[in-house]
Amino acid sequence: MSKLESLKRWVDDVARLTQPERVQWCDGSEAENDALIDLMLQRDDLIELNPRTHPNCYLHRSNPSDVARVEHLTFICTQNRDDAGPNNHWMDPAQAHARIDALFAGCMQGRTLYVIPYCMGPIDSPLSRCGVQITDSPYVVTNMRIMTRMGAAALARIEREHVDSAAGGAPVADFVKGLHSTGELDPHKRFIMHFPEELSIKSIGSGYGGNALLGKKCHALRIASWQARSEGWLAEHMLIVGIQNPKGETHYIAAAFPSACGKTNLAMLIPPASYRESGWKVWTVGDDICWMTPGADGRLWAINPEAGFFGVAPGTSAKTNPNALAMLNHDTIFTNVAVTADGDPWWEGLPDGVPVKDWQGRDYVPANGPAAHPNSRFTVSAKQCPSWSPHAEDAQGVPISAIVFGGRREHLVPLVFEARDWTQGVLVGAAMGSETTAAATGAVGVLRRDSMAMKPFCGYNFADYFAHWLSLDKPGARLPKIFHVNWFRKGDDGRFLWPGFGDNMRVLEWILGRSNGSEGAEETPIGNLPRVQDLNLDGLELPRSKLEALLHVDLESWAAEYESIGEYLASFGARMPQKLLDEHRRVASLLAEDAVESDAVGTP
Ligand code: GTP
Ligand code: SPV
Ligand code: MN
Repeated sequence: MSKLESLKRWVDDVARLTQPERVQWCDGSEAENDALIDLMLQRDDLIELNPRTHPNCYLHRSNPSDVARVEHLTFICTQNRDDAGPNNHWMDPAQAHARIDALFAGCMQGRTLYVIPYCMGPIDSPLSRCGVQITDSPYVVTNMRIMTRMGAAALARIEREHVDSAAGGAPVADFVKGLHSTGELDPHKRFIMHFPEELSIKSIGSGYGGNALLGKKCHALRIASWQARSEGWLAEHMLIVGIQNPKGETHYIAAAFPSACGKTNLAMLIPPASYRESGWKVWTVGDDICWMTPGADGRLWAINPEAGFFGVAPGTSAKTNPNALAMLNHDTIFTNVAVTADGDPWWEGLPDGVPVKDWQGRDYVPANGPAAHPNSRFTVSAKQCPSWSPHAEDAQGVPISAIVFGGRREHLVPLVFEARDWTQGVLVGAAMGSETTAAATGAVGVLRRDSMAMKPFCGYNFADYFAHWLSLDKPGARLPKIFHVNWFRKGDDGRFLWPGFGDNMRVLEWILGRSNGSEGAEETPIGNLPRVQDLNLDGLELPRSKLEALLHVDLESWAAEYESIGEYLASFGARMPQKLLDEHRRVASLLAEDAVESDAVGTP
């Protein structure tokens, strides 16, 4: 229990509404976790995996109608509708509370109400923020214990900060309050609601990660992005990776790709043999969320607010992501993967093993679709990652040298290009498009705008968000250069042109080289591209025709793309910053001119 009156009062109020059988304050201890695991094993909420090959690993099979984020049921509830913006679903806060509280009424009868104090970010970092989540799901508690700094230390920080800020005045609720119940797991009684003005979250009807682990998308992105705007920092859907060169210097890159578009993989990349032999190393700082703050030196300093990875299982293999595979053979919770006859976890993309039970626990038959759900996931402590950076928990964060945007684009978008300045970089981020994935319910593979990979996660109006990004460019700022990458361009044969994964290192090297002015490039209206000879292709067997296709900029198609980007920006109306509209017009008119003059550039 806590000595904080306001916290106790909130827990009491919630208990009165939800009527649990008992209330348990979580301390984050191993004993507490063991007891929860035992409870879930008894209830078949968890299945123990092969203890010889996978000690302390468990499988959770979710309700088949509860396997991904639900963007159509996710709301930002602000007094003024325009503050949420056209990029969000909006509901009036009073109406939202009334609707969701009706679902919470009595929903925990016969269940335990768990109180989870947590800290997003290193427990001793001034950049970290705390929250308290209430839930009736033991699965959520065990996942929160891996994904956040959960328990006694977080509660102590909350009590300390709360008392500090309350000195001489009324207590201030400076921690985020999150209320969650799995409810009936009925998609028709499901809502994920955010009240950024109240620093609170209410989520019911789902046990799935992004809907239920409230520290993650709900707090660290939707609520935090709102706070970041008013306080002058950024809360982003980005990985953070450190690249150590043969001289021993490490530079950090933050990269925003939409859900299931390659953040975990890039964050844990193992460079090609030729790079390793000459002394390059890659360090993982974060794989999903990045909080960046301008430091006294004008640079952006970043922390990963999370303590673990909630990663996509399918496609993870010794070939694509050996670091991830190496951390998944002990102390891991798997959700919706398949299992082999030996009780080993299995998913599409693993070269060995034969699935006998699919993600729903049925005998595996190919006619039923993939054995593992396409959005099946693993939850694992970051400390188990072989490439976990020794600086990942530095209280001041790590300095960012380059920001990278990217998405899944079968056509049009080249392997990499560089924005000429911050303003063009913000436009490149705002204009991002990507083909949808299984991380959210709905159609897969449909191209949509996903500005800065934040479409599902920005807690306020995108127009204000772009203005906030632009506002960081001020005297004294030493901002990173901004780039765009695309690992997913396809050739006429329908196959990816670029090998991806470890070979993405070749693109990162060019990016860092550009950031310190040492690599060559060719200027185009959309930004600067490497020529084939500007990339380090040692040991890469890729036909020159593919490389040329990857670096090709078709001006006519890009002119059409910019027309569509213009319509998108216009759809936000009067709040859209003029500076971004002007930048769009500048690039669009360059494209129009050049498209007339020549068919294409970028083909050496
Ligand atoms: P979220 O956790 O949903 O935010 O996703 P993420 O951005 O971390 O995506 P992740 O790294 O888990 O990758 C998702 C899928 O894309 C996996 O199946 C990967 O195997 C695949 N993938 C990742 N990187 C590459 C790449 O460079 N090339 C190709 N072709 N596929 C990739
Ligand atoms: C994503 O969908 O971007 C994820 C998984 O990182 S979840 O936390 O479930 O949103
Ligand atoms: Mn994500």
